[in-house]
Amino acid sequence: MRSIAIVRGVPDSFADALVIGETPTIDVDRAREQHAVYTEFLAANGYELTMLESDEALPDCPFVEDTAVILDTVAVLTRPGAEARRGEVRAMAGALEALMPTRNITRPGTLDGGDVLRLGRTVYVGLSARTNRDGINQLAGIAAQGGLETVAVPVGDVLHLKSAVARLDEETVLLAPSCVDRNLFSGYRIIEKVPEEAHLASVLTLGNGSMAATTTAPQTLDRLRHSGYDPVLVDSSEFQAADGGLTCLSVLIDSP
Ligand code: CIR
Repeated sequence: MRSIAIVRGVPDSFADALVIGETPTIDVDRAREQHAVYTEFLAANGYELTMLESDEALPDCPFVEDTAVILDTVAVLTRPGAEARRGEVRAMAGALEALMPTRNITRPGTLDGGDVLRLGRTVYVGLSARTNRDGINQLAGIAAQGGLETVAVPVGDVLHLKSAVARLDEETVLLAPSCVDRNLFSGYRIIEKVPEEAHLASVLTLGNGSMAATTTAPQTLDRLRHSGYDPVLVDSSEFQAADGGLTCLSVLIDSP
């Protein structure tokens, strides 16, 4: 099987996407242009793209990451913490059921894929405003069947775990200490985000090691470059305005 990336188009209603803080002005046309650059980055790195149709009734639907978690050979369909986003799972279910066995997170569990960070044989799951204990326990049960360990990580001052901690490679993470306890990741080499860029620095590392980084965090980018990384710059300002990082726009199924 080739590596597959599932993405979803940007509806006009994306201007009304959920946000934690003050309502931003989102330029939907610009978001579409940025989305196209993002999908080109995936295609250039060998991913076959599955583009789900956007849905005007689901303003946050481009943030597909929150609707599914791939655990090697099984796909877990989530139950997003924001009720307004639960309808997004249906289209993802349709795409994934054609590819692999699926499992579901069920009530009262809530889980957003943005809270799930896979590092080696460990699945770190953010205990956040969107993901609750029951959701983590359900995911841990499914992960254990595949021989994976699950570690819950309290997350503060940010929407999802993956906005606070990102995988750079098998040994290294990019981490915002103001959002998670860095001691939980003491087994990894940690590159810290520059504090004032904690909410802006976002990276996406692909299965082949290629990396994309946001353009909005130049000081953290310098740190990455000094540490030997050479990310492709991807402008995702309109998605960041809606609290989304770079990982959130795709569900990646890497070929074994
Ligand atoms: C939300 O509030 O759910 C969306 N506006 C942002 C979701 C971003 N998801 C992610 O980073 N995984």
